[in-house]
Amino acid sequence: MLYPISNQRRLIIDLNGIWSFRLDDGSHAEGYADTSFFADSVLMPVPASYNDMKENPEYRSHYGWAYYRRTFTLPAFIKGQRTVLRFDAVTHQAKVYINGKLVKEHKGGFLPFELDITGIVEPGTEAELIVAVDNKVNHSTLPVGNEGGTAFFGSDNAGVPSVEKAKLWRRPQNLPNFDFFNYAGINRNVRVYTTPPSYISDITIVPGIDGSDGIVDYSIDSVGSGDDAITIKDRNGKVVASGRGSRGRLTISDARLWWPYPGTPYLYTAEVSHGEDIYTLDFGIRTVEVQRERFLINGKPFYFKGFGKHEDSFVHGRGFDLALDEKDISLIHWINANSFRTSHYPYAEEMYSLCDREGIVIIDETPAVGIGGSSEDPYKTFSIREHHEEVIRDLIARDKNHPSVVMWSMGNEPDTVSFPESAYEYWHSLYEFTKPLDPTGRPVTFVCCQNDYTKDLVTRTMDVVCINRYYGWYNLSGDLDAACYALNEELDFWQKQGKPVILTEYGADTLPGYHLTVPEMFSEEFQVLYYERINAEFDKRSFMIGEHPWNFADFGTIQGPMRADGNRKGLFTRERRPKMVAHALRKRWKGIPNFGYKE
Ligand code: E8X
Repeated sequence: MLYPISNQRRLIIDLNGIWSFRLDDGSHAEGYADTSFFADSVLMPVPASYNDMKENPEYRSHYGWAYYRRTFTLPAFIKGQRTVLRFDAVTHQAKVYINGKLVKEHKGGFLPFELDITGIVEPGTEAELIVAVDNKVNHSTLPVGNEGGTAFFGSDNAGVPSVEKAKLWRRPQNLPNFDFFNYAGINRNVRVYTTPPSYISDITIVPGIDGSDGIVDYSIDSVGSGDDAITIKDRNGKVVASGRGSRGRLTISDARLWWPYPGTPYLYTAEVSHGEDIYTLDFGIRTVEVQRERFLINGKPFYFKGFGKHEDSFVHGRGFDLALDEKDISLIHWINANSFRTSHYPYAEEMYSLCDREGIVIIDETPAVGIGGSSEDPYKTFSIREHHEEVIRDLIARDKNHPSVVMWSMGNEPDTVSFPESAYEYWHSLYEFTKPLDPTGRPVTFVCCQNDYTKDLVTRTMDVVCINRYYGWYNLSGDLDAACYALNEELDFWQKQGKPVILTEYGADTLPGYHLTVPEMFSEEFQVLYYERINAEFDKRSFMIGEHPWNFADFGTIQGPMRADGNRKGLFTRERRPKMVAHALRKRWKGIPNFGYKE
């Protein structure tokens, strides 16, 4: 799916701004609202999550539908053009009404969807747009919520009203089976864009390297008649290759490759035309390959230095914030990191484009988090498979041309040991489904929760083994000697698997300003010592090809006995201030090159 652009043939009309808003109060059919419903509404910014926007507890505890409304008028001069209404993300489900008519439904809170409104909205005439947004998470959504059970930290102790009974005297609540606040709303940009009647519907670029030359296998998908052509320009605007037809192979002599920062993330621009339509797309010439225990970028063994992140900040919630994204990239450079995982859902498209330009490597993850935590087999009782495949298909369709994306993560911390055969069947078949969807053949993985790795039949079959391990925190708490012992026992197991391994999560909740002479949990000194000790152990293992502390920054969660103002495992505070450990890791990572660290 192409990102909207303005150019000599295409126009963008911005629908961001202040909309009218109301939480559902049960007075309407669920998911339906009409103009009258907004007689008593409040003002709400788009894009943003609605949860932190008002001083009313209902906004954070809301369960179910919320409604947004605005009017807009397309300029009369665009008559004859194709017009498309695009939502970059509405979390988690959306129903779109134009002039009182339901025109689109979409499930999934982190990927774009669009609808052709040519003929539905008359240029020059005002239109009413109502968007119903459902924040419910349950056993049929990704991320997963616990229906009738308990939240991530909840516990139905005897005497505490169970969720079922609680429903008798209060609105039901979301019970997220994941450790991040369930921010909801129109979280990313809303725009109308135009194209000529015959238009380019998709472009696929498959880069390759042949000696000193760059290879570009391209395909142009289009609707309507018109000749296809492609011109490739270098960063100085010089034409370096061109071709005619909807498919073909181009060669760029003495190509400049895309390298992770501090290498040069060189980008070319493809100018594609179909009849009158024109679309320009930046891309990079780089290859990605797993060879035994190595992860190769442009044929060189890459070492991942970075973190799991979140799209999370005070006020915006999970709402798109370009300034914060660029600030985070500045801090990624400052700390001498080179990569991050989009834990635990696809991030805004703009972040991937920034990473293409800034040379930051991305592990791109679906919102499949929370698959487990149930006494029953989730692979038999959760109705998520069809949606999971849809999300993977849409994720790859959206992000396939980004040089910064080097691997797909099908999900985070599913239960793979309570029902090992069922887990193997689900995830191995999903791996087989995913691999062919990416024309450039990127590696595919999923991220494994701390578990009994000897019972886990599926993690070891992934292209790269990605494990979250909290020895010294959630278990052997505070005892770093025991933690290192247990970690080495497990690394002995992975040593035999012949796969590259990334420690995709490890960390310690840390309260900034809490200092001790003798490091103990939650102190800044303990967080520094924790990483020193754990890093020293896997530095001894050549198959460990990456370290991603959890998390880049402190972030919001539901209330719980283990969350003091959210999850505090950040290297930075939620306001992006460095904890002591950020300085320590900056020093460590300055000494670790992007390539050849374990040679
Ligand atoms: C944590 C992280 C959580 O924030 C992340 O979304 C997924 C969790 C650790 C699970 N991984 O709690 O900080 C560790 C379970 C060990 C038994």
